[in-house]
Parts: sequence; C-alpha cells; structure tokens
Amino acid sequence: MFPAGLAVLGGQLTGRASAATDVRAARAGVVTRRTPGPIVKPLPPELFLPHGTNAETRWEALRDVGFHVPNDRFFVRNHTSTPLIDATTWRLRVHGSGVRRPREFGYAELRSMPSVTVDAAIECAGNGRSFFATQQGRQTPGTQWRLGAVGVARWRGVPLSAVLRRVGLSARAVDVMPSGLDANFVSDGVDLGRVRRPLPIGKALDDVLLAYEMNGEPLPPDHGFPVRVVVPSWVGIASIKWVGDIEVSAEPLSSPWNTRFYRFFGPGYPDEGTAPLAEQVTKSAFELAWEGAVPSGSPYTLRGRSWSGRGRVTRVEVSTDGGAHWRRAKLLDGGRRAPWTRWQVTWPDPRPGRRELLARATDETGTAQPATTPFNDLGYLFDAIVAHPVQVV
Ligand SMILES: Nc1nc2c(c(=O)[nH]1)N[C@H]1C(S)=C(S)[C@@H](COP(=O)(O)O)O[C@H]1N2
Ligand SMILES: [Mo]
Repeated sequence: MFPAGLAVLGGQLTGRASAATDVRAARAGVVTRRTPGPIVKPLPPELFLPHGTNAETRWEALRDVGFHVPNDRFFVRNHTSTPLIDATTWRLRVHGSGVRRPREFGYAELRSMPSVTVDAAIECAGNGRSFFATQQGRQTPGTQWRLGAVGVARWRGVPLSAVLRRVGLSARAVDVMPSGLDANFVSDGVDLGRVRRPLPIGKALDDVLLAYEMNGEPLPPDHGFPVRVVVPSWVGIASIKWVGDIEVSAEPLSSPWNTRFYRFFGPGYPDEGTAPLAEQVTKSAFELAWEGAVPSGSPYTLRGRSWSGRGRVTRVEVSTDGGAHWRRAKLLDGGRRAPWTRWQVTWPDPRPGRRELLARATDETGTAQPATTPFNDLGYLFDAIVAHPVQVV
C-alpha cells in the first residue's frame, strides 16, 4: 500500500561513508551514509534559527500553517548527524531479559501491522533554555533555544505495545530501551555510545508509537527515517529517532540520558539529581518574530499556541502592558487529547514603541505558568512566562 515509502530514500544515498559508519552499519544490517552537514533538509533562514547540529523553528513561520507543524519547518535536534538509512535492509532488533521470543522486524512487516494515527508534540527538554540567562540572569550550558524546539505532527505507526506483544513480553519486564542508529555521542572526549534512554514499561505499553509517517509522508531523514519512537507528552529525548534496537529488561536499565542528563541537578537537588525527567511543562509562544514589527493605529490580532505535557491547556491570558492587565485569549483547539492549542486575542490599541508581550497558560491540572522557573544546572523545563519583544511601528 505504501511503495513510495520504501523507495523514497533510494535516490538519496549520497555522500561518503566513514569507516566507523561502515562497521556499525554492517553489524546492524543497515546501509548508512554520512551527509555533508548534520541536517539533510534545507534550513531557510526565514524558517529556522541555526544552532550547530540543531535547528530551531522560528515562531513567525507557524503563523499561518494550521494545527500541525509541516515537516519542512519542524525543529531538528541531533546529537550528531542525520544518518541516511536504507529501509529495505533496516532491521529493528527486539531482545532482552524481558522478552520470551527475541526477533527482528523489517520495515515492510511493521508497515503491514495494524496502524494508529496520533497527534503528538515532540519538545526538547531544553526548549526555552536561553531565558534562564536572559530573564533570570543565570547562564546554563547547551543549546540556547528560545521557544522553537517544539512541534506537533500527525504520526502514524505501530503501537510499541503491539510489537512487544509479538515478542512475548515477560511479566517481569520493567524497562524498555530503544537505541538510535546515528553515530555514537561523544561528550567531553568520552564516548557515551548510541543515543538511547530507557522507558518504564508502564509508559511503553501506554501510548508510545513506533512511527514511520509524519504528517502523511514517510518520516523525513532528519526526523528518524525509517522508524522513530514517539513518546507523547514526555521530554523529546525519549522519542528516539532512527531506532534500530529495543532492549526489554527484567532489571532496571540506565543510560547517560537518564542519569547524567535529563534530570534536575544543582542547588536544592540531590547530588545524583532528581528522578529522570518525564513530562514536559506548560509553555506559550506568540506566532511573531522576535523583535518583530506590529502595526500601530488599529486593533491587532495576536496569535499563539500553548501546550503542556501534563494535560490539556484550559486557559490562556495575554498581557500587552507588562502584566498589569491580562486579557483572556480565545482557544481555537480544545480536544481532550490535543497536544497544543492555538489561540488568538485582540490587542485593541498598539501604540508605537518597543513593547513586551506576555502569554500565560493554565493546564487542566490547574498549573499556570509562573513568573520564574527554579534554576537547574542544565537548564531543563523552563516554564516561566516569556517576555516577547516587538516593535510597534
Ligand atoms: N537517535 C537519536 N534520537 C533522538 C535524538 C538524537 O540525537 N538521536 N535527539 C533527541 C532529542 S534531544 C530530541 S528533542 C528529539 C528531537 O526530535 P526532532 O529532531 O524530530 O525534532 O529527538 C530525540 N531523539
Ligand atoms: Mo531534546
């Protein structure tokens, strides 16, 4: 039914493979080629802010695009580089002490299994990190994202639970760890291995997807072709791209991505950090350029989006006067499972000058975005209200 998906990468196998890539690829039964840059898709400056191996979506590029973020403007977070993988030789190996019948799955087999389609956000745990420095006066290391390390797409694939059922999940299974087929991640000279992070079995069996389609197209290379994990509501690192291996274990698993990264560290936290981060927090963004122009002289419609990993957004308020007055925005997407909602509100009297716009969302747990986010060393989960500068002209 989807021959285009199988063929799409054939024409893109260009570039030179490194020796290391060849060895790993041979072991995995995968043809992997390096690309000239870390990201394959075009990154026009009107759609993206570059950050090394990563690219941030510009919020003004979401102004007229509808509920889903189109693939050509979805943010990219790569620890190294996008690998180009041949779906016809790709295999997903499922194994470990929590599995009774370890085996491999091919792309065609996954595509022949009953599929589900879900709207889910992928958001980097570091989204908004730059505001720890610019709003709260404390620099944190890592990619200095504004608010564009998030996107919602329509994903189609096979529930992870269905694949686990086919390999005979043991009642003793506690953790499920997908690994990516991209290059090993080297941090401060230490090789940390494949990008991988364990999921507790409860989440793995709940709403996690092995996705092969994004917004109705085969996954683009940068977003995990041929198959990625999609873990709704959780920190983006859980959604492993280019998955080639899933270990299911009767003992707890760990990786640097749930021990030395993606926990809260720093003042007030235990030395080994908190428990691994799971759900994303509540955030809001205006669909406007940073320092963008807003015309004066007549009412202006402000648009934006708000989201929370803790549940539906129930209320959004906007202030155009530094927080003295708040106006209730009209929510445009309200479904119980909507991963974000678009909203709009009228700014009746924009007067010339530099202004800061504030948006504050409340989610269904009753949590409203705070004025400040408690500091953590690695700058994760910034949820405070962001002051968005504009020039009224
Ligand atoms: N294999 C692999 N999976 C990965 C990553 C990676 O570098 N390699 N980055 C993770 C992080 S930190 C995030 S935020 C999301 C980003 O997904 P996207 O690039 O499709 O937006 O992918 C996650 N999955
Ligand atoms: Mo991330």
